[in-house]
Amino acid sequence: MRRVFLGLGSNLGDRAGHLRAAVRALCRGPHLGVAAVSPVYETEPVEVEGEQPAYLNCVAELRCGLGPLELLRYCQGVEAALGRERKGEKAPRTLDIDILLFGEELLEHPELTIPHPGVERAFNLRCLADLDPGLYIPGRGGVSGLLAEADLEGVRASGEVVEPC
Ligand code: PH2
Ligand code: MG
Ligand code: MG
Repeated sequence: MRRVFLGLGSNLGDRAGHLRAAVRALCRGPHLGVAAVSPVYETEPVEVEGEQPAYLNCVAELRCGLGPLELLRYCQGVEAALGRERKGEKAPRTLDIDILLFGEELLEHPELTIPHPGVERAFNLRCLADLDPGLYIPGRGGVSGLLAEADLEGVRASGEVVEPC
């Protein structure tokens, strides 16, 4: 079983509802268990073109018996089931699931880069450090040190709670 961290984001429709539905679907997944979910933050969109609604973001910590590409396929199925339309890489979306960390693996595959290229976005560092301040991000460093250097303006506690299962 690998220790995996997934970044969850939504900026369309019932944002908190989509995050909760995603965690429920991950709990039902084959060889998957959700060990913990970070607090949920409301975050200003980063690296997008034009105006977009604010995101809700959180990170789920999993125990995972699937391989990285099997997990990617499962996550894509959950995104599709929750109404995601693939309108563009950074278009607003009902649900985005990113594999941030997969154990201590480094992976370069045409469909999947691990750690996720966005792992050092401030909201991801905030959520990862909430789950485990001692976490090491392969190739990057300790999460607490990275968070200390991050710009957390635009990352606000949302008050929403997503329960693990
Ligand atoms: N995801 C993106 C692009 N920009 N900004 C925020 N705040 N949260 C996201 O999850 C996010 C984003 C592409 O997946
Ligand atoms: Mg993303
Ligand atoms: Mg994604």
